[in-house]
Amino acid sequence: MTEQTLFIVKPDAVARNLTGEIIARFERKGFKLVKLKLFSFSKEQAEKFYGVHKDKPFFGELTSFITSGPVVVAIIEGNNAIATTRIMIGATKSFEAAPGSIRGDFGLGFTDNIIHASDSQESFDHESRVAFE
Ligand code: FUP
Repeated sequence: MTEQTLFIVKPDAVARNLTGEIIARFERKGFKLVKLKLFSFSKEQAEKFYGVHKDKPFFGELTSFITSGPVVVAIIEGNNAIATTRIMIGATKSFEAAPGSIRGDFGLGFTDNIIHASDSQESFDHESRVAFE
């Protein structure tokens, strides 16, 4: 089923000039780019974006990391986009993510884990609204 999802190339990956390589993986997989922009999250926008985590102990670390530098946000479209993209990004802890996944191939961090992707239709609706507002 054709659907859309959102991913964010996080500040660590943008700083390491990995943006093109990461976007290319999704293009080669068969997804179409629908929206793409380079921008920096404001604190307010980051807190809204990650609102689901606001009561977690790592909320401060997470929002300060995502506002630490420019990010690239994309909306892509294709078959089974949400679940397939989650498989492509790999496990949250980059140091445990499988080789072949984006986190597995490019990072070692946990908070600084290269990429974010929506994990449900509900997350996509919320995140795309906040990131493109
Ligand atoms: P994911 O969906 O794989 O990005 O992971 P989660 O929704 O579980 O977590 C959201 C982000 O919070 C992750 F990218 C990493 C970060 N995080 C921490 O920094 N510390 C934690 O203890 C848990 C998550």
